[in-house]
Amino acid sequence: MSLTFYYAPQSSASPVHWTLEELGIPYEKVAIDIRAGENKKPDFLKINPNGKVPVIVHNGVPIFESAAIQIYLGETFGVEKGLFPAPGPRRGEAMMWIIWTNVTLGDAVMRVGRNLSEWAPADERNAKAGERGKTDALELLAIVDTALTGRDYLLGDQFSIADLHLASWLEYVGMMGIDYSGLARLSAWAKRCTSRPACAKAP
Ligand SMILES: N[C@@H](CCC(=O)N[C@@H](CS)C(=O)NCC(=O)O)C(=O)O
Repeated sequence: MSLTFYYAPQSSASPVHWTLEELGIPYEKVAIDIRAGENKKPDFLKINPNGKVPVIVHNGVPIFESAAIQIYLGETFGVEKGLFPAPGPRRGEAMMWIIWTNVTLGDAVMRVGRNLSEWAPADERNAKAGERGKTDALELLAIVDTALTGRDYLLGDQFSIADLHLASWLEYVGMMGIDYSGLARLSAWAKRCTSRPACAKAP
């Protein structure tokens, strides 16, 4: 078995990094300097023509898109480690939260990033659109807060890759100035997830 993980710290690769550490499977790490443009070099584009991290190459097959990688790792290695549900409705729920994070929450958070953050070109920013993104993100996070009523984790009483995926994104949500501290269940759950030792090994 060979598994190579291409990543950059504090990026969309972080949730995948955390999953690999939770799984405790052997893998090789390759840091890609996206500021220096290593992700646009021909060798990297052969692995991911989108020129983005994360990518894993498992037994010679490249897989990009963090949500797809998380589900793939969960199905392939996570079930026996108790980190991903066996086939059935619970697996559907796990996939639902992972995709929801990237697509639905991700859209609102990216609107904040593109319109309010320093790294976005000043002439492409729209403050109103950024503020709308913040409001939408908080409304979406309130849905998670409600879903956590009476349970420690998204799928019930057991931590899973779905939890770590969303909890990892919350780091970015915080960096974007979206203050979710008023959502008590969500805040306590995020702390519970990020205090796991594997999280600290996955910047
Ligand atoms: N939807 C993709 C997003 C990947 C992505 O945007 N990666 C960023 C880092 S957060 C990247 O590699 N950016 C480098 C670039 O676009 O030049 C995923 O979830 O994997």
